[in-house]
Amino acid sequence: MEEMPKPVLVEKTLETCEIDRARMSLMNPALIEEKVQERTIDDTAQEMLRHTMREGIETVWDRYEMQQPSCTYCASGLSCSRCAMGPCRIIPEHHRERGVCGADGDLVVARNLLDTIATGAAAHSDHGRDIVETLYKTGKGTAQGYGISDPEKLKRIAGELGISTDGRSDEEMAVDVGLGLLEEFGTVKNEICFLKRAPEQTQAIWDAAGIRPRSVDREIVEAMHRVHMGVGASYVNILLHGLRTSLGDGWGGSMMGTEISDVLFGTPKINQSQVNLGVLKEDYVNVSLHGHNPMLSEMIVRASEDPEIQALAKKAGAKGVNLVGLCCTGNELLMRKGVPMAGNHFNQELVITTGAVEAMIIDYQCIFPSLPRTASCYHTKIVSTSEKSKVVGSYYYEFKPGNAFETAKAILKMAVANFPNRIPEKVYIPGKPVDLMAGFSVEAIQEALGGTFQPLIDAIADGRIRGAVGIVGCNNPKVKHDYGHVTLAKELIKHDILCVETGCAAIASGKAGLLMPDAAFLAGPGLRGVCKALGIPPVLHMGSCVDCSRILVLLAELAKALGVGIHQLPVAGAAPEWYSQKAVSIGSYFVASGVYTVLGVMPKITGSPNVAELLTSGVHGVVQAKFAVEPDPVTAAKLIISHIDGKRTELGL
Ligand code: BF8
Repeated sequence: MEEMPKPVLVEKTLETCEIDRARMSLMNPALIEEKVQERTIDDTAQEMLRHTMREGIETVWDRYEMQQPSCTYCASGLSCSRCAMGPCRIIPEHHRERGVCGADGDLVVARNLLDTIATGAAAHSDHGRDIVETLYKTGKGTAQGYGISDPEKLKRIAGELGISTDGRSDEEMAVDVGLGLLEEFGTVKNEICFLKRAPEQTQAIWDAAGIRPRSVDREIVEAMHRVHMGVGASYVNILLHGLRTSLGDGWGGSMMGTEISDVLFGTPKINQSQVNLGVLKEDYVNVSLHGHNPMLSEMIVRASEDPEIQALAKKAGAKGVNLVGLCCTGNELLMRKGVPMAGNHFNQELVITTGAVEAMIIDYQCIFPSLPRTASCYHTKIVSTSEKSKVVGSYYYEFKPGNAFETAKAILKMAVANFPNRIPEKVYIPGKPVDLMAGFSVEAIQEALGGTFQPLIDAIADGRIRGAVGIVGCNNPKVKHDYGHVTLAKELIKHDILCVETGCAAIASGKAGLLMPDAAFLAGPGLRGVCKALGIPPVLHMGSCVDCSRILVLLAELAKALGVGIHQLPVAGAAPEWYSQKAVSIGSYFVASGVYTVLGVMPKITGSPNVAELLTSGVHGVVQAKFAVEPDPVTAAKLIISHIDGKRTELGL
């Protein structure tokens, strides 16, 4: 019999709860309430925040305060620490117009931005590669417990890659599709097959601008090359490569991540579930799944249904195992399995502070390195699973496709064994969960429309739906948690604009009740009528952040049906609370694909008026779209509505 996988403690145990008594002593009830109201609109998060401030448990908002005032040079993109001649800051008023190497402010800002885009594109694409490798291993029979859930989609993708499907088994096709897609990352092929999904007009824009990506890895590596001292010296040229790199993410790495996740785990269908911290259950072993890759979380779901795990949970005194999602791996599970969501990025610490979570299982991306510190004040165990993302103070299980199911079971056994360690007086689960509807893949939207996009196109043409906006991205302490997302979505639907959302934006809308058909009462009369007729919400949850690629596919389908380029559609993108490099890559590939995109948080570009001008104006001449930055979501909605109306006029609608 094979030995059960065992965890290894990463570096050290954090057994001592670190309470910030100094800060605690400064807190009085009035100050706590003031901070709570400033920090979040999520009422279950508000409740837990009161608790953390009373108890002296540090959160992301506290650390943000402790970091103030932030460095104005860094904030404006004018600091550079890429080489050992520096670090440098560009301060013209002190006669420091150039860094030691001679780079001026434009170049320093542009290089920093390209670095940011490349990092985001790498994160999405490396996730995509992990999924594609799993498909290949599934075909080879070396991925324990994985299978093909959507053979039709596998066949369709094989067709796009020119791989024969006649008389071949799913496994044979999985091997060839896996290898074919792995080649998209970096070979001499010099083309990414999913780019052909874009309308011809959009592809022609890429070719004219010289920004058609050649392969996913190549553009990211070249970005790193270009930001090395003595390579890229033109800020315009650097930024054009940023657009190319981001397109390799959106139409390459991310799209592969989405499509192959669908092949392996199923293409999402419309489903109902619940969201907010209230999804935790006092009498169950609560396990939260945090990160991004469904390879791990899907296997945990399967393992949680195993009779041995259920029996162990009961033996430990619980009614069973309650899995709850966080961030994008939560979105993946919600979309496909209807697993309830505990919340988005800024809920990750608060989940632990309920005292009711036996284990938080993490893979990679958007995971606060300080989670084990938070957990040290409770009985929660942080379980890391990715070799790329070992977190100090966590229990690490090596999770690979070859040992997936056994590892998932071993992790759940650890969680169950931790149930008796719960400290009853520390348990507090706030509020009641909110109902939501999710699962709006492009295929599910088409099905809801009766099998064709025509009803949506008709509704846009006759003005019942004025346009559509993709609201995406994160939480950021510079914006009141969820306020940016929810306010923008409410403003847009009020003006008959359909919202499609991913990532933490979608979770915010879920918590605010906007993902239920009932929310149509907040919409304008046209959109309300369409929602009522179809039984859908005015805000559609399209998945995780890599699933922004679903938005690209939807836009491509609509544009092709109308015979136009994506840039001609009455649509826009928005990232009201973005923080991550991945979000910068998403925003860049939205713009590069022809989608006007409004950011709620200023990127680090204000140090270069030339770079700022290029991104918010000049780039329109290159890709027929541009960025705008507007922190107030009500004003952002006005900008978007005016843009959409302009596009409608150009289309003669
Ligand atoms: O990839 S929206 S905070 S969880 S980066 Fe992260 Fe931002 Fe959330 Fe998902 Ni996306």
